[in-house]
Amino acid sequence: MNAPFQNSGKPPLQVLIAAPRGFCAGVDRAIEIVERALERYGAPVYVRHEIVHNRYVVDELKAKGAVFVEELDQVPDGVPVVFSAHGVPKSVPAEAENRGLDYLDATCPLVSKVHRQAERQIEAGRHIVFIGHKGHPEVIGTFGQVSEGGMTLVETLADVAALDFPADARLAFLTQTTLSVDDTAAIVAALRARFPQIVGPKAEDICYATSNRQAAVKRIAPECDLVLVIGAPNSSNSLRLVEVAERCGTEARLIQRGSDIDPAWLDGVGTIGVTAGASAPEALVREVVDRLAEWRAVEEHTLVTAEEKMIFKLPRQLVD
Ligand code: 0O3
Ligand code: SF4
Repeated sequence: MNAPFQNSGKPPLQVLIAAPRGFCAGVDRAIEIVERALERYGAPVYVRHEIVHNRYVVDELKAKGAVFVEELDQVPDGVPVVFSAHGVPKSVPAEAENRGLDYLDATCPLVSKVHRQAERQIEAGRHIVFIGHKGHPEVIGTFGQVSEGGMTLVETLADVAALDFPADARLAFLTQTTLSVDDTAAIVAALRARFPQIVGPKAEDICYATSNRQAAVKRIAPECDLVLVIGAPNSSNSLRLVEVAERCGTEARLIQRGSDIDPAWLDGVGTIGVTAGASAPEALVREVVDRLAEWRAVEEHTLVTAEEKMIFKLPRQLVD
């Protein structure tokens, strides 16, 4: 329900809501893994890293008994531990097994697929050029699937230009799942131009949810004076949505929730776009629209650019 507003005499604020937006199948699955683990084992259940990059998701799970830590050595013996949706280096499950910990892997199956491709390319004797963002947990997890020195990170076209492999080197490329579709296409084209023999996945490994959310923003942004992206500052896929809107020539802001909105942002704004990253709950979208309705009458329009039906299976241990 939109909150009542004082009649400002202004025409209603047009709110264009992107679809798809918000939770993807990998995030749904990861959250369900923690919830089911809490039901099955009882609290506390430890989670290594934020299960997904969203404070509200994390806080809700904390309230149910989840405990979030960054490293396995912070997990006491004898308690179950869940690995986050972003994936972990091979050393992490190995250490858990060593310690006899019960662990559940909430790595998104689409991230795991990239892990398996990395192993396969190394087995085939190729060096991997990995396109991703330095320091991101997914990148750390994927690098940790192969021996040190087996992979080189590139983030930009300048990084590609600086690679010093011989032109005939046996190379493969792989990508993080939450990158900018357009930037990655340019980086892949540059890699193929420099190393024509490089092999890679048919489509880059940017996942369906990332691509769909970026396409949905491209649909609304040109019609908006401002786009609000709901997501956390450490959420790669959410940050990419801000960039996509800006590249359409529209001002865009990353917000974590309704209370982050400054009413001054609405000055001169007739149409505002709203979307949410893959880790942002739909309740926050409602909260944002309701907050806008505190200052102006709003007319909501949802613009659908794709239907999503993806569902991922839960780990065997959690299925009765
Ligand atoms: O990878 P990213 O920072 O976008 O992660 P989020 O915000 O938690 O979103 C879910 C995506 C994911 C787990 C990895 O693909
Ligand atoms: Fe999986 Fe894509 Fe969601 Fe990441 S954004 S969790 S890869 S579906």
